Amino acid sequence: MLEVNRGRSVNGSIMAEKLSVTRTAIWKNIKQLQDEGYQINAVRNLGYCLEDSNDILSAESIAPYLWGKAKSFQLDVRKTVTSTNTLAKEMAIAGAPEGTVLIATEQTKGRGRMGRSFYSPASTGLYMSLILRPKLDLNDSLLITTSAAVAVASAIEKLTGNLVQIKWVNDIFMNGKKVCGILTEASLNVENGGLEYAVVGIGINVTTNDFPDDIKAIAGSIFSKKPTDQPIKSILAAELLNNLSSSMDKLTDHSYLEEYKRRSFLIGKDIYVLKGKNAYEAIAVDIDHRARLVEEYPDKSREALSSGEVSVRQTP
Ligand code: BT5
Repeated sequence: MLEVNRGRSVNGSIMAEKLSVTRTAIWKNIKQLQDEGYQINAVRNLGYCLEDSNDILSAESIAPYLWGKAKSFQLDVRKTVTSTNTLAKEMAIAGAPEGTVLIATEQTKGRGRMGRSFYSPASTGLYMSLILRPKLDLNDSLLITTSAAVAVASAIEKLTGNLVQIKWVNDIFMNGKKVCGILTEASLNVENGGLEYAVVGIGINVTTNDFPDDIKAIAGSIFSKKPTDQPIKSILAAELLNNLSSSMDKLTDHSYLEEYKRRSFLIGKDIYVLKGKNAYEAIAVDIDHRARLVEEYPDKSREALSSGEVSVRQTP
């Protein structure tokens, strides 16, 4: 009720009546929410008012900003989890349908690719995993990450007004800093060669500004400080889900690859292709129809890379 009436007072007696509880029960629950950090003002004779700026994530705080198919997503919002991807995979295995979304305020074991970790401190980031059951061939699974990257980039750009770029394959950059990482994990259906389920995990630094030393130089946030007048994490979460719901329906029509390419800052750059412990010099020339990075080696031979690492080669 408070979320629906954000910024307006809701009379305690009316809440009590609607919920068939006593006014004392309402008062106690409001107190508990305030203890959890909710900015609720008690105004004498008027009731309780949830402040516009209150930015604690909940299914109710995100719902007003959802539209279209995203409105039917099942949102499960938690405070602290190990990793939303790990839990979402367990949910997918247990049969959770496409459109199940797990969101957390903090992760204690946020994961990146290849066993790396993703720094996920409390309250200043958005950590979310979406379960999909796409009709997609294993060879096309890269399209999930690239489509999600476009969805994330345009959501961040809409909210911040800043240019957002993509570093193949899963890193989102703003002002030269990595502000978001995407981790897609999928399970193969051995019988038909398709995907049983896929979990798209998205971690965004919203207002984090105290990164650990090892990532200080590369990591950044989409806002330098929290915009005070709106529930920015809830709006961002909804914007992501709105974009993801439409882009995930169009995975195989490849149209978003043009936008992916436009936002890719590796194209045209001198790069190192990292394979195991070896680094090879190349130029990134294109993203192909399967979202692979096409690079050209000094002998003019070309290769399409479907996973792995590249880094930009600094010209002396
Ligand atoms: C990623 O991996 O960037 C994918 C991150 C996905 C995180 C989401 S959060 C929700 C869901 N649940 C999870 O457990 N994971 C997903 P990768 O490309 O491997 O990059 C990891 C590297 O990025 C690290 O080795 C650091 O160098 C750097 N890094 C770690 N934390 C970062 C942060 N918060 N911001 C920017 N860079 C970071």
